[in-house]
Amino acid sequence: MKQKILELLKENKETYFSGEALSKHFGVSRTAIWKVIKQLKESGYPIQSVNNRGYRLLETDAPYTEAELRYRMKASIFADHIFYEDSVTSTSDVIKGINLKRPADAIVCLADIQTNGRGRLGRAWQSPSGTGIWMSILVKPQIAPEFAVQLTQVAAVAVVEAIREETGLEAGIKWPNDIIVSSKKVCGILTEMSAEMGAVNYVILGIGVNVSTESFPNDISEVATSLYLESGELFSRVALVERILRKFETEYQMFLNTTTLGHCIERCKGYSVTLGKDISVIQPARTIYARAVSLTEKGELVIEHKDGSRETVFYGEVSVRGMNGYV
Ligand code: BTX
Repeated sequence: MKQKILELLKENKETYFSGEALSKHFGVSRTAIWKVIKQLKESGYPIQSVNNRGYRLLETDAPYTEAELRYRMKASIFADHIFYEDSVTSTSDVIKGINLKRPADAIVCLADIQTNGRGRLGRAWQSPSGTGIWMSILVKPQIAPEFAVQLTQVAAVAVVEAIREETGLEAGIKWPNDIIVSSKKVCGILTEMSAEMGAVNYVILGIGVNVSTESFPNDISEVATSLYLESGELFSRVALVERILRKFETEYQMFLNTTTLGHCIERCKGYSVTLGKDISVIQPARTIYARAVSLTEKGELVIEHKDGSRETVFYGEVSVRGMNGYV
């Protein structure tokens, strides 16, 4: 039976089979199934068990290559505009050159390693080889520049849902650009834009996800985590990228219809680890201490001051009280 269960999982990689379905299929008890799965895990098969879903064999052996990604995304806005390099300075820089040589409405650039990965305000983003997704998405929405900031939330909702579905981890959004698991940063999003008066040329969404990182340098070990550290499991980068891009495409098309986040703001609120918390918002001219109470349909943060008055902020460095920062 062990061999048969393994064959079934192998032939249907990434598909969940509940303990109940397997026990019916093989005519044995759920405990017997559980024992076989345990043995298979002990022999090294990357089988994941997720509550309410069941077991699945992870596709950790899928090649992380341009050809594989183009094949998987051929029926999408990205299609043959996906580019993969082994090593780059920053995917968000390289994608600008690609856009000059091979312009398209939607482009993706990925790399195995970034030698000069960037966060916001010139901060460094650790992007070592083999352990993460370092990816930039370039899009050309026909919108006024002031609407473009909302695309950070479009990307955030796509990443958070992709992580939840792929890994079963309870990822959340720390407004505006961090994806958090267990209060630590598993992903950062960097949004940059080229615009003229009244019109966007392009927006670049740089997405960095720590997938199989086992340890981080001392200076970020308190704030950073990876999908592996949180789950003890290794996930396929190619499957995660595919899911992020599919989700992004759907959310992006809906965003273009209204240029608001009306279609996803309730989900953003649901995933938010910021709302309901006492926070500090650091802006160049001031630091505000207040309570985060809501998000607007444009993705701005609504905060409430001690005197009960409310204010809407649309940028800034947020620290959540007790979450690796403001305490
Ligand atoms: P951020 O400014 O919000 O966060 C940067 C901060 O996060 C750093 O100062 C450091 O404390 C911490 N940090 C650095 N590396 C990591 C890491 N690997 N995991 C967790 N925390 C880290 C966040 O900026 C936006 C990051 C975007 C990264 C993508 S990767 C693809 C694209 N190319 C590129 O150069 N940047 C983007």
